[in-house]
Amino acid sequence: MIDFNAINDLIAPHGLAVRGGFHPGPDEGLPGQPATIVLIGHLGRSMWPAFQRARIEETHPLDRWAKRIIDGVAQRLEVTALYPFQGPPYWPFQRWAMRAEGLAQSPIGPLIHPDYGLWHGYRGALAFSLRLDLPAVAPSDPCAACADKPCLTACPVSALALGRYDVPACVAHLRTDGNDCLGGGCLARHACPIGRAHAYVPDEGGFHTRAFLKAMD
Ligand code: B12
Ligand code: SF4
Ligand code: SF4
Repeated sequence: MIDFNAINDLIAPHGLAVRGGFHPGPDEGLPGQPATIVLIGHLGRSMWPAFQRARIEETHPLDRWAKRIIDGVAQRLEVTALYPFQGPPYWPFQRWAMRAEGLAQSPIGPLIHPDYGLWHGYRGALAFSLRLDLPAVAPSDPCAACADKPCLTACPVSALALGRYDVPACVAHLRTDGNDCLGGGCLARHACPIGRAHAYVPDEGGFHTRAFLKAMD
C-alpha cells in the first residue's frame, strides 16, 4: 500500500520530503483526473548537500535534478509527475500547498511554514489515480501573530510591500555590484524571525537569487 512513508523512503536520500497531499476535484484541469495529488519539496537546507553532489552543469540545474529524481519515483509508482516550472500556464503549486499542508501566504509572497519559515520550496508533485488516505491538515499562519512584519521593510530598494512585488526594482538592485542579496539570498526573507535556524546557507541562498536573476535576463 502506498502512503507518505513509502514515498518519503524514495525521496529522502535526495533531501526531499512529502509536503502533504489533497484530493482534487474533477474540474481542476489535471491530466487523467487524478484522485490524489502528493506534493514533494525541500524543508530548510535538506536538499542542498544532495544537489551539490549531483554537480549538474546544464541550464536550470535544480529543475533538471528534481525532474530526474521525481520522474524516477513516478515511473516506479506508475503515476504522473507534475512540476512547478512547467508553464506558463503554471500549475498552482502554492494554492495546492495551502490545501496539502495548511500553509498561509506571507505578505511578501512565498508561503510560510510554521517551523521552516520562508526556507522551503516545492520541487514537484505526484498525481495518483488511487485515492490515498491523507493525514488531517492543521492550518497555520505565523504571520498573523507577527506584529512588526520586518519582511516588509528589509528590502533595500523597497521592492516588497503588502501584496506587491516590484520585480524590476529587485532585479535592478541585484545587478548592482556587491549587493548582499546576490551573495546570500533575499534580505526580506532573512528578516523573518520564523525558522531562522533553517535559513539557506549563503551558497544556497545565493544560488537561488542568481537563478532568479538569470531567468530575468
Ligand atoms: C512565475 C513565478 C515567479 C515570478 C512571479 C511571481 C509572482 N509573485 O507572481 C517571479 C520570477 C518574479 C518569481 C519570483 C520568486 N519566486 Co516564484 N514562482 C513562479 C511560479 C513558477 C509560477 C507562479 C504562478 O503564476 N502560479 C500560477 C498560479 C495560478 O498559482 P497559484 O498557486 O494559485 O498562485 C499563487 C501565487 O502565484 C500567488 N500570487 C499570484 N499573483 C501574485 C502577486 C503577488 C504580488 C503576490 C505576493 C503573490 C501572487 O498567489 C497564489 C496563491 O494564492 C511558481 C511555481 C508554481 N508553479 O506555482 C514559483 C514560486 C511561487 N516561486 C517561488 C519563489 C521561492 C520565488 C522567489 C522567492 C525566488 C527565489 N529564487 O528565491 C521569488 C520572489 C517571489 C515573491 N516575493 O513573490 C516558490 C515559492 C515557495 C513558497 N515557499 O511558497 C514557488 C512555488 C516555486 C517553487 N519551486 O517552490 N516567481
Ligand atoms: S516577518 Fe512576520 S509577517 Fe513577514 S513573513 Fe515572517 S512571520 Fe510573516
Ligand atoms: S532579493 Fe533583495 S532586492 Fe530583491 S526583493 Fe529581496 S531584498 Fe529586495
